[in-house]
Amino acid sequence: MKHLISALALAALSVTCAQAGNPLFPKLFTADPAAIVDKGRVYVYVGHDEARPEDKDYVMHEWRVYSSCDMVNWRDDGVPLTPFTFSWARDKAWAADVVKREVDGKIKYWFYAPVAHKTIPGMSIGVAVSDSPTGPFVDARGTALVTNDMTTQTKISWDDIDPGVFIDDDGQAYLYWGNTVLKYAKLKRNMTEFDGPIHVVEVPNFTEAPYLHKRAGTYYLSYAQHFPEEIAYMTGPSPTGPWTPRGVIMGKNDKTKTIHQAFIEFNGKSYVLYHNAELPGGGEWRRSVAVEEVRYNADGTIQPIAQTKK
Ligand code: FUB
Repeated sequence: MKHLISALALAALSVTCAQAGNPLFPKLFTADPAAIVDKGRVYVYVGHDEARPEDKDYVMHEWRVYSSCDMVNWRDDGVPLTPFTFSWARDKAWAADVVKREVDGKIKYWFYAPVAHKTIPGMSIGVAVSDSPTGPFVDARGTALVTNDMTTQTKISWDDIDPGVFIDDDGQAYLYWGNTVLKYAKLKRNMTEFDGPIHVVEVPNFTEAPYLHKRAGTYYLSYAQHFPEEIAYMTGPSPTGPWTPRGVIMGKNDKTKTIHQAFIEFNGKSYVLYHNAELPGGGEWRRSVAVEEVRYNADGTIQPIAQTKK
């Protein structure tokens, strides 16, 4: 009986696995990938683009998570949370980021989520937490961590979006975010409060999607620039710079003006996840997540990355 149950479980698993290739998740329109590696699996979190062909805006009511042990076969791990996980939020599952960190002796997964606030105009950023990378996540604060009225450096209501969370080797965590203006702040060990002021990084042509990763002692701050967007990056000796601009690593998309990147190292290779709109029927608000291998030069710079369709 036990063997029969295991066989059934394996069969069910293989049904939920899709063969890889770009777009990575062929059954749904997906955007804004975030990724972590945990216990030999890659977890990719995406916003679900639910816009109908006639819609002319983002329709995003949930995040979804997929996982893989080989970057080839992907398991659909469902919906780990929605904007409605936050009682103070109204909608808009925009570009999130996730990190694993032990707090109070327990391993937890921390999900930074930009959402529309019910009572404060514009976009805010909430923090949700779970014991598992696949959720369910619950609101870790009960209120937004960032609201548009806290950080009004621009006149737009969506300048507080696109959180990118990074934990340095010394344990200090940082949150980067922003549209038009790139901001960052240190996070306390509890991951739910800022530790000090919000800073601005002056970046010419910055649009959105700041993302910090570290490799071989170099810090990489990548972001979407211009509109239509392309992925550019800077390098520095610390999570706060000083930053040296390094140019564009991935050019703009044909069918959508946005692009949004996340970098991971997995099984000895480096990857960038991003979105375009190459899934059949795709478009500006019907995007699809894809992946490419990243190659670093000996001096630490990143070789230009071409988008592949397979
Ligand atoms: O998906 C909604 C918004 O579009 C994201 O927050 C931006 O990064 C852009 O991809």
